[in-house]
Amino acid sequence: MIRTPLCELLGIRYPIFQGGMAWISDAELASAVSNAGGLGVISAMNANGDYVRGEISRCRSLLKDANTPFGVNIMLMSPFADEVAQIVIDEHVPVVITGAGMPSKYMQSWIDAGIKVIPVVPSTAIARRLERMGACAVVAEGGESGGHVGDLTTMTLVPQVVDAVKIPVIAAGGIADGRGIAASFMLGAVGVQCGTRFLTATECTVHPNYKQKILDARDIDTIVTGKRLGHPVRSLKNKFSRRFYEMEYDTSITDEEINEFGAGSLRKAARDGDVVNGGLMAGQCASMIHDEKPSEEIIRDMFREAEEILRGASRFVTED
Ligand code: TUI
Repeated sequence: MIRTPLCELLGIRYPIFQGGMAWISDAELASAVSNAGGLGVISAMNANGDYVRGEISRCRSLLKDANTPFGVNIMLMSPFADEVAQIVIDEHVPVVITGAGMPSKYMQSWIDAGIKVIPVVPSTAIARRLERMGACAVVAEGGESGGHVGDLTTMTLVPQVVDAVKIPVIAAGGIADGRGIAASFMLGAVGVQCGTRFLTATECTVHPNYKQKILDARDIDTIVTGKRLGHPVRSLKNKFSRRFYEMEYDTSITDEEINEFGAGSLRKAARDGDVVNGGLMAGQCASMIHDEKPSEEIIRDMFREAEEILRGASRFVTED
């Protein structure tokens, strides 16, 4: 069995978060992961308060034990971020994870409400600022991840954030098996967050075409688009992402035209199953995922593998 201080901090059995993925991380997936002993996370994405309130209530109804912790991921670029920030307080959500921006203006009210706040950070400076504001842990997310990405890799970001703050650090970006968990612990993290790995969970309601694209992905099949717009996003290569990439390098095309081209693309892929014209956000570890299975098995298998690796971790250490 593997236990880290993150298990004590949040009251979870396995130190693993399921990433908050827009259009994907709903009450079904979050409750399955929390029921399996990890921290399931509902994505508030760009949705309004009614949607988020509904998912929180559905998640609670699907939890085997009402006291099982779960989280809500607030995407700070959402036009509904202010509304959702209040809803997590009203609904007594145990854990809030933030992404794609600074949650500064909400921090104190969340802390006062007893919410454990765990921001995703792309750098040491941001990690330090959020520690000062009262974050109880941070997720250090490397650019191997899917969706909105920072500049640094998981391998370089995690140890630097570990050195920069005293609060627990959770590693994210490129982790899809027990080797990634073991490596994260070696880098000083006390937990992991996985998004792409849970895309092919049985309980994940993303369109089956999207799941199949993850299962078929090869190592070099992701691409980062959106750098020109200041919002780099990693997704699988397809007609949509290749065209997006081309448009960015065409100076005769305006930012507005690019934004218009990208609008609604994730929904198209995740809900309608259009894997040609839709955006398939995914991390570089997509090619390491070969099966669809229940969240419980995903978590159990990953930790069993990590435990085996960690038991043998001193095999290259000799006495002289
Ligand atoms: O947020 C994510 N991943 C996401 S959000 C998302 S929705 C979206 N769609 C289109 C364009 C942009 C977003 C899809 N995937 N991961 C967490 C994350 N947070 N990665 C990087 C950051 C981050 C970046 C800057 C956190 C804080 C930050 O602060 C800088 C500042 O000064 O605002």
